[in-house]
Amino acid sequence: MKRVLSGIKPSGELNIGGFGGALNQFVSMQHDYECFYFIPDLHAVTVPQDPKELFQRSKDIAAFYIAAGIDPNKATLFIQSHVPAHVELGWLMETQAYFGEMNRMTQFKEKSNGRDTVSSALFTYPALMAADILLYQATHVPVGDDQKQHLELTRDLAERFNSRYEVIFTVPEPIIQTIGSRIMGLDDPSKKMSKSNPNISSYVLMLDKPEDIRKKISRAVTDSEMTVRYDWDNKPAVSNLIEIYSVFSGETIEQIESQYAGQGYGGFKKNLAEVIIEKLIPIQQRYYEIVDSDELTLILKNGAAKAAEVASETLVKAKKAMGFVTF
Ligand code: AQP
Repeated sequence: MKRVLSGIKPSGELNIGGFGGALNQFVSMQHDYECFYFIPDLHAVTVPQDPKELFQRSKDIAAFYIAAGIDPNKATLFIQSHVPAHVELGWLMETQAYFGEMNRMTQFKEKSNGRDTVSSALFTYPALMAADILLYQATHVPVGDDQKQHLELTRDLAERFNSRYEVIFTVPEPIIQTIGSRIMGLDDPSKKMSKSNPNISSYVLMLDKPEDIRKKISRAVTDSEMTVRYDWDNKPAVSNLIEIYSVFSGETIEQIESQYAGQGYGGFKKNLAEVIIEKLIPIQQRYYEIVDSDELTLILKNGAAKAAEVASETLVKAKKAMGFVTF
């Protein structure tokens, strides 16, 4: 059985970048894979988090998983910190990772750039990410553009461990999504749409109201050419909007280009906002129903129990292979 592990960090309010690059894909993958979807709260704290916000965002991500259409009877949903094996294997993975290879991770360079104080966990977190994946013997991991390097490290660590000790870990393959793998900021198409961007016009939040979505899309940067054409090299801002349109409408890039051929950006942007709103409204309704419910608590408790069973089996095997005394 093909198995997938993935998650969305509760490091801010979820926006349509995380939806296009992850959540939307999670929903469709549950039909073809055995899925483990988690909430990587331990990753969120690699940068400072307000405790109240971390608490709320973690529940939010869980609620969005359900609201977007993930079936908890099919996929296992859990919070990372509820399964202690992650931290334990994370440490063991740190012992396998070389300082030099961790030092080459471009995301650390980007995320630490300009900060006065940087936690050492931000530097070592790719080892924890490797543990997340390897604990579940995931055969496949969906990766957005910025996570490719970390998955490569996971594969290297799995292979290194397997050849140094004993073959314990499945070496995971990436699933590279073509459309939606890198949704850029509405204010600047050279920067990924990110939860932690302080500019609220750079993203559409999953919980934004229709009037705010219309406003943000109408103000999104474009260019002076006035043709709806998909061409990342010459028209990145418009290509980004076309890609968002495609994610939310399910239409292909070609269909969108031909639908708006010979028209300016006005009608295109207006319809884009409506396409987003149409998709988000039922998700928002379900989110509000479930976010503070006992149903969600139960889903996460059951998910953690199931995840812990799978994870501890792998952890024990890895520890035995390394020579730890286990009973
Ligand atoms: N803008 C995006 N376009 C495409 N994919 C995206 N993802 C996130 N933003 C975009 C993908 O979603 C998955 C979960 O990401 P994450 O939330 O765990 O981490 P992140 O990529 O660091 O997200 P942010 O929004 O940029 O958060 P901050 O600002 O807190 O670091 C990943 O597969 C990611 O690629």
